[in-house]
Amino acid sequence: MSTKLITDPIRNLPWEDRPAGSNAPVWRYSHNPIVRRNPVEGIARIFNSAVVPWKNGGFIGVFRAETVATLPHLRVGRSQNGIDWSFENHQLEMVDETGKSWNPYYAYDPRVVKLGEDYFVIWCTEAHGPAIGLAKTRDFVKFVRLENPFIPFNRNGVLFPRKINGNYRILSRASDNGHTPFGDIFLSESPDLVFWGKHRHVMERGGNGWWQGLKIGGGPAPIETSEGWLLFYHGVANTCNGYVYSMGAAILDIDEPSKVKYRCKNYLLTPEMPYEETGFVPNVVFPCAALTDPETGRIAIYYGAADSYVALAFTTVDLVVDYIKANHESVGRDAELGR
Ligand code: BMA
Repeated sequence: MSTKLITDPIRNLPWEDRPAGSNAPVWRYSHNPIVRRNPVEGIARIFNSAVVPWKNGGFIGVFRAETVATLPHLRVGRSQNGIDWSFENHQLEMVDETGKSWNPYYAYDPRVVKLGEDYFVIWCTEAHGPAIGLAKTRDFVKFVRLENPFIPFNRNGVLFPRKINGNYRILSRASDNGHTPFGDIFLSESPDLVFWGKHRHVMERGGNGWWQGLKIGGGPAPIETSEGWLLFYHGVANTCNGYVYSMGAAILDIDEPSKVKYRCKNYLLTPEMPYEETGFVPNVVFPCAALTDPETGRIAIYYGAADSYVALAFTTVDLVVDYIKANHESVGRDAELGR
C-alpha cells in the first residue's frame, strides 16, 4: 500500500537514487559529508543542524557551529541546492519579546519547524543547566526568543509542524547535567507555546536491539503522512568504548502522538563510514532535519556525523514506512499492552 506525505512540495530537494543492487531502506549521499571541518574562519566544526526550504527555490538553515574555543552556538546558513552551504560570519542573534538582546550562553542541536507564517527554532540552551530553548523568526534575520518550555535538565526538544487538537506539541527527553546515561521520549502540549503540560510518555529506550538500549531522543520534526507521524530518532548504545549513536524510526498516531503505532526494531543508519566513525566524537549519526516532497515521496535527511560534519541520507516514504511496518516490535509497556 502506498503512503502519502502530507507536506508542502519541495521539487528540488537534494536527491540521489539508491545505489544499484542495494536494498537498504536509507542510503547515504555519495559525496558526504556536505559540510567539512573548518568551514568558516574561527569555526572548527558544524554538525547537528536544521534545514528548511526558502525563497526562490533555495534552502536556509540553522546550524550548530563550534568555535575554535569549542563553545557551541547557532549560525544561519544558505544554499541554492541544499548541498553546498555558505554560512554567515557571525552567530545568530536573539532578542526577547520586548526587543532586548537575549542570547544563549551556549546553543546546540537546533531543529527548525515552519508553523503558519513563523519558523520556530528549538535547541538546547543554558538555563542553570541544559534546557530547551525556543525562538521564532520570519526572515532568519530577527529571532525573537520565547520562554523556555521546560526547566532543566532537558536537552532534546522537537516541535511538531502543526497543532494537534488545538495544541502545540513538543517531544523531549528529560536528562541530567552530564552525558545522560538514560532517557525516553516524552510528549508535552501547550495552547500558547508558553504553558506546557499534559506530559505523556511516548517511547522507552530498549527493545530487543542494543543500538537503542541506553537512551533515545527525537530527531527531525515529525513528518505528517497518511500512516501517522513519521519520526526519525536517535538511539544510543553503551559500549566499552563509549556511546554509539544510530538513527531509528517509528510511526506515531496522527491525533494522539503519544501512541506508537509502529516502531522499527532495526536501526536505519549506524556509524559505518569514516566520517561517522572518526571525528571529534567518534561513532555518531545524529539526525536533525528532513526535507520531503509529496509528489515523488522523496525524503532527504540531514544528520550530524561524529560531531564534526553535516551529512545527507535519502529514502522514500513508501520504502521507509514499509520497512518500519515489516520490522515492527513492541517495546516495554506497549508490549505488555499487546500493541
Ligand atoms: C549528545 C548531544 C549531541 C551530540 C551527541 C554525541 O548528548 O550533545 O549534540 O551529537 O551527544 O556527542
